[in-house]
Amino acid sequence: MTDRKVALITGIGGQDGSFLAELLLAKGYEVHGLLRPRQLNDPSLIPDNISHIASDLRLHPGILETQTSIEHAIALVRPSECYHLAGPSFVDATVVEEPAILAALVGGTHMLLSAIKETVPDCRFFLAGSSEMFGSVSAAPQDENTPFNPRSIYGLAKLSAHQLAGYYRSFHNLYTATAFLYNHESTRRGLEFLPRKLARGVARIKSGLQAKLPLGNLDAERDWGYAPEYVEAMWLMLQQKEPDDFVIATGQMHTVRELVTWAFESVDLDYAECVEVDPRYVRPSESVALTGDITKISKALGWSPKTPLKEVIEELVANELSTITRGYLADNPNQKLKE
Ligand code: G4F
Repeated sequence: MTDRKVALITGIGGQDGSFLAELLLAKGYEVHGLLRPRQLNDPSLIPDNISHIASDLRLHPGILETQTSIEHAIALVRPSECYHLAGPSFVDATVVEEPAILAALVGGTHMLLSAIKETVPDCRFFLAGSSEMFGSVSAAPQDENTPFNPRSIYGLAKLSAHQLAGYYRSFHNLYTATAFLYNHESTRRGLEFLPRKLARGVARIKSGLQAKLPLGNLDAERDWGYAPEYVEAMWLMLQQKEPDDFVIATGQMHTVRELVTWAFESVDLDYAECVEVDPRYVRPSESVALTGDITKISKALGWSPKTPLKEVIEELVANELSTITRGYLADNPNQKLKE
């Protein structure tokens, strides 16, 4: 690897991309990111997550479904490290969305890898994989040797992308590394995901803006971590002598109900009076709990999660409350929100 530290991040405007961009800037990298052309043509469409660092970034148009666009971006940037984070990330997709998921996750990964092979074969490539690749597992926790058995098109597409990365590692000698990422959250997470949806709902109920919060299966279990810590693990993965794949998780299981309880308790409300189970949000295929075994990453990279999940959830609720308060007071400078 050369000493020139130039990173290219796909999905730079998302939760992980923005935290990673901040981390790499702080480490002295030249940080490039790909955005949709229309986002670059209109400054108001620069994602909020990176608006505060946009002047320090080098942003380029890039369409992950278009080979020439990706080849052009790789040739222009000539990255020493490429972090491929872009693509759909919501698991509960409809049949209509499936072709787009496959095109973005499988086709996009292939285009990046083939362009890297042709133009910058020393570039190290990180792939954001997912616990959904393990899918319907027979045992918990899962580690790097757990057989894959995806139960969603999303998990299947991520698995194909991972296998492409493995192929380019084995047969074209590229440095590729896949992280099997378990759920990780922050205030920058999309509102369609449970923790942000929950936090927004709690804040709105507390503020008198809505009465009930419709949710899915409260007994579903997940291994939830804190996103800023996960991007540190991503960076560490590309600093190793040999490429390797790692589970990034906390190793701790929690139920949706626990998160719901903490979130409502943080504003002195009883969730039983506010939450209603809505069948639209109940997923059919969630029989086995996904939780990661982080023995390998802890030993090899010295990485471990730090922030307790309860603190993460409380931060999310506090952030939503402050957003509502700021918006309300801007519209009604002489009034107070409901206590
Ligand atoms: O927040 P979620 O939608 O995340 P999900 O489906 O676990 O996926 C996330 O983590 C994966 C890695 O583990 C990533 F691959 C993926 O890209 C994404 O980042 O749902 C979390 C849990 C599920 O068990 C779901 O059934 O919450 C449960 N849940 C219960 N009620 C709900 C709701 N999820 C959502 N989104 N909305 C609900 O009302």
